[in-house]
Amino acid sequence: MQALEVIGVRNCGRMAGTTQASMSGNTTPGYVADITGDYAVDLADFVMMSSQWLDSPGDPSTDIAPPPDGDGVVNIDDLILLAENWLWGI
Ligand SMILES: [Ca+2]
Repeated sequence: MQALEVIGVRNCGRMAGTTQASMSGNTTPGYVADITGDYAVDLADFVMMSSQWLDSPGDPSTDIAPPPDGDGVVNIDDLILLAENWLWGI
């Protein structure tokens, strides 16, 4: 816990001790990272993003950042948003 506080990640408030606690800075709804549309953000979404990495978005698009419509390229910003919502819906 102290190590996380040193790097700026807090796990406090009403969500303390839950997996959502560390997501307090993310205000984007988790479903935007559900690329495959199966109501879960998981390895399938990551694999889809990997197939479009550093390229223009495919179908379905993994260009999810910046919200709401992306910026025309699948890059680290999209991966960060995916990671912030990792395991959403599971
Ligand atoms: Ca993007």
